[in-house]
Amino acid sequence: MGMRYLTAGESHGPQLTTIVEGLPAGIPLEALDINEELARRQKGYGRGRRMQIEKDTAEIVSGVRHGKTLGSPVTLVVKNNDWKHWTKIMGIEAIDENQEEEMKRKVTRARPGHADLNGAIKYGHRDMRNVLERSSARETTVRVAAGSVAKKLLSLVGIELVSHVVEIGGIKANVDSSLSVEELKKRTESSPVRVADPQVEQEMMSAIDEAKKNGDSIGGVVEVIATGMPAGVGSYVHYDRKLDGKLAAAIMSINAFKGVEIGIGFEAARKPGSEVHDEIGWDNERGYYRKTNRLGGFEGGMTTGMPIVVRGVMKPIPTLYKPLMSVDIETKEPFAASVERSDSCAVPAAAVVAEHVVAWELANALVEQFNSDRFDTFADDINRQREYAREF
Ligand code: EPS
Repeated sequence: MGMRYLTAGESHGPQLTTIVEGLPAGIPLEALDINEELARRQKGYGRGRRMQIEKDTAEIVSGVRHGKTLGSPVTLVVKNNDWKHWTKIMGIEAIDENQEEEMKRKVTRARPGHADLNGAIKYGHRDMRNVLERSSARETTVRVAAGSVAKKLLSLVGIELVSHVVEIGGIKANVDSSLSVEELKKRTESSPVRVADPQVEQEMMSAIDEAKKNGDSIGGVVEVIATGMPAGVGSYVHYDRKLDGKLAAAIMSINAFKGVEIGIGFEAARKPGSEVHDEIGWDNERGYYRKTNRLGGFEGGMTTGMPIVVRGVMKPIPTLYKPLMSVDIETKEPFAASVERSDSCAVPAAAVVAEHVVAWELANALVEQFNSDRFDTFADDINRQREYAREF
């Protein structure tokens, strides 16, 4: 059995919740492990005013006792500070449509590119606030919370992750591929746009300023690297257990993501096989290794033991202060789309989200494949796999 998690909560409701199930018992876990990651998600040049209102912290309300997981579901709660301004608009109790205060923020002009219109059609909502409250990227807060537990589990078995921004608004970072994970972490944590190339940092920030000034938004590309995964995790046998496929689905499930690449990705279409595949070597220290890592840590839907490299494309956020034209669903007349408070660029934050959804999939694949009721036997099993693969 693998792990699963559920998230719940509206953007301006009282709280966001996640229930994480299937974790081994005995993982050392404290709120600090989660809160550090939540704080990273809140940062980034180009974020909107909401991030000044919130100081996201998680409360662990089940599944952990005396600092260790119990094997039972772990429930994490993040309260929305903004809720106090929305108690009427987002009230739980029934109202009639004449209650003006409660209906004040009714949305009838769908934003092109957001979930508003299709979500309203799907569930029959005449007030599209019922859609946007849940489709808001605010939900990624608890995805990061769930992922941070997975990330903690991975770090305890020697698997490290780093995420960084490789492109914003068409400006590309030139990142030295020999940088270690530690060095990448150091550089990106101190960068307002989470970029490892100081040459383009300012240019990216100016592009965000420019977009903001024009009431526009810009997107970009993020990359996640994970080191230390043992070889042979995933599957070539089952289409639905191919780990690269799961990573692709996880990245695509992040709000506003429109594409995924693994390793050199789309570039593989333009190169001959001899420049795409990675030659295999063996030495006593590393065991089997690849002389290059163009396939980004995957062959046949399974890990090779090389660093996993996944990139995702985030489109510009669809909420525009200079809105595109849309239609009012009450009158069917053309109107400028609704304007909700938003970010002009959330790519740096999305890198952190991508890191956490990748962490979740990697941890889940390990939990599925190895003995996972107890953390100690889980860790032993993984070390045995590493040793076995080295000598194979
Ligand atoms: C977000 C919180 C949201 C948005 C943003 C992400 O808060 P609010 O709607 O109150 O400003 O800032 O979501 C979007 C831009 C979107 O289009 O979904 C967060 O916590 O990351």
